[in-house]
Amino acid sequence: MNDKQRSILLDISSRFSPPQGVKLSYGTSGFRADASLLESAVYRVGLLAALRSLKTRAVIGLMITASHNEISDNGIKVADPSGGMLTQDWEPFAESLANAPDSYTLVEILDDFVKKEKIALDGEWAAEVFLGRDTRPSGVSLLEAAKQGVASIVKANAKDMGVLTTPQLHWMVRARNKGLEASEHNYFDQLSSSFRCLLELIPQGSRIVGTNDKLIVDGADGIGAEKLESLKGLLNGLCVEVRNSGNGVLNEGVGADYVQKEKVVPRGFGPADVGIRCASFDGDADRLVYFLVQPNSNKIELVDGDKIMALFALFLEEQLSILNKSGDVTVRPNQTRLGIVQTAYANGASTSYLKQLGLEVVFTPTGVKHVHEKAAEYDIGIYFEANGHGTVLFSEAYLCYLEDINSNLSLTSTEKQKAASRLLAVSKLINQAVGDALSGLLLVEAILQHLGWSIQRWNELYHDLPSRQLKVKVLDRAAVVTANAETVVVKPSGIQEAINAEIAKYHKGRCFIRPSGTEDVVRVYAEASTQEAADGLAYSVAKLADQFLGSTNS
Ligand code: G16
Repeated sequence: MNDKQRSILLDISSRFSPPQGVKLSYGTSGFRADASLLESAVYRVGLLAALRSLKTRAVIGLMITASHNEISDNGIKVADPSGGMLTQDWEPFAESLANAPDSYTLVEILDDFVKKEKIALDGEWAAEVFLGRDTRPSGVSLLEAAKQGVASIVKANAKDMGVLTTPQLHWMVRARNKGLEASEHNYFDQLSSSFRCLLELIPQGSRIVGTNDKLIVDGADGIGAEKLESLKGLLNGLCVEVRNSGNGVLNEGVGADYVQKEKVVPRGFGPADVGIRCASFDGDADRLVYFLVQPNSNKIELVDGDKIMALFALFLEEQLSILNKSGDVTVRPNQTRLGIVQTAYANGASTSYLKQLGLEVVFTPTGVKHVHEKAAEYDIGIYFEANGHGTVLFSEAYLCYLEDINSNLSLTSTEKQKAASRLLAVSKLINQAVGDALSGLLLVEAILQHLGWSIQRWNELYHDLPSRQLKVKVLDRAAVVTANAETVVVKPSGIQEAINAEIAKYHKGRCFIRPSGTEDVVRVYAEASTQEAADGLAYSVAKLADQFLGSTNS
């Protein structure tokens, strides 16, 4: 690092002192904490993004959001050149930057890393970082900190892409690195045209009619509501009403996380909505769940990420079976590798259902960074977390195969070409960079119309086992270390045996605990044959977490 670069870094970084006594960890998807603690971390992630861009010679994205967390929190996520999450190899570097006690230590850490990674700070290539933020008020000053971070690296430029959903920013990074246009207009255009294409390919006589045509979306009082309003104007064949568009408090009693965890109606919904198809986004619109308001109660029938996955799997399987029908000469052997990726939170009934369809189901730890990486190993990989994070990935080789079929005039069956066209349209509609509530919603809607299904019919695919999720505030959540895709606790010792003893008391009991990567809590998930039993198991294991880890209430 030359003297000019060093002095710029020392000067600007001294304006962003880290808060005393706070240790930040790079969690499930970046740094997340009360917004007042984050300015210096965001500045430093700006530095990291510039270096990552120099190293990869590609555009990197920085998204300022705390997604489903309460409005007083904020956070920062990094999008790698593919549009996916920051490579996990760089997470320790991110943590040491964020926790460096002063500017001199910070510059030392940077200098060592630049040497180790052989990053050319004054080469030909200039770094480019796309910045986005959600609607949180604290995002305005944090965005400035990120800009300053990028600007502290001499050969780096930041481009403010505006107030966006998280998946939009990831999409833009991916598009730009593929040499494509990457504006919001291009994003909307791709989504609306591929949606239209799927509707045009619907077999005649499938469309659902009547009240079921209407869809009501809870926008979590976040950015997704505004973007859906804009997208709506470009869509024919979909009747959408958007609620919770920003007049209430972000994520408070609204949104996908609330709906999925509490299983009650979000603010703004009520008895008049019984029987109507409803959906919820989270604060930055990277999660999607559907639900039905129950008559005479504030309860909902939840149609979660697992069921969205089941719907997608059914539709894709249908197209693959058309493609794989014998008779025509296809350009490739018909063994498509379709993979399903779930986490321990997947309801046991969903896993049984998918396996019974003959699908390959694999598990990873929680977090888009894990499920996405696994899904990318297949020709078509579908991942969904029960909380509504998910997408469908197509390998480049498989897309070429589909293009070949599509343009192969010697094929006797146009059905085959239609199936290939549908799969190609899905690959353009569904975000290839990350889970995206807007594109996921359009794919769900297109598939329901294709099958001629109501939400009630969809929900009947299988019946969830009763489950309960709880949060436990403990002294140090990092004391919990898990293994086997988070199904077993290896530290503190003895707790897993105690959990096993509780599980053994319940018919069809299943339970695990894990430290959250986005909130300062340990999460408990329990499943059993009745709701009472699932509740009992969750509460008794939460008590164990208290005993072994020390409650903050004691
Ligand atoms: C983030 C991740 C998700 C993960 C969720 C919960 O979601 O992107 O993959 O499922 O956190 O994580 P945890 O249980 O570790 O708190 P979001 O929507 O908050 O960005």
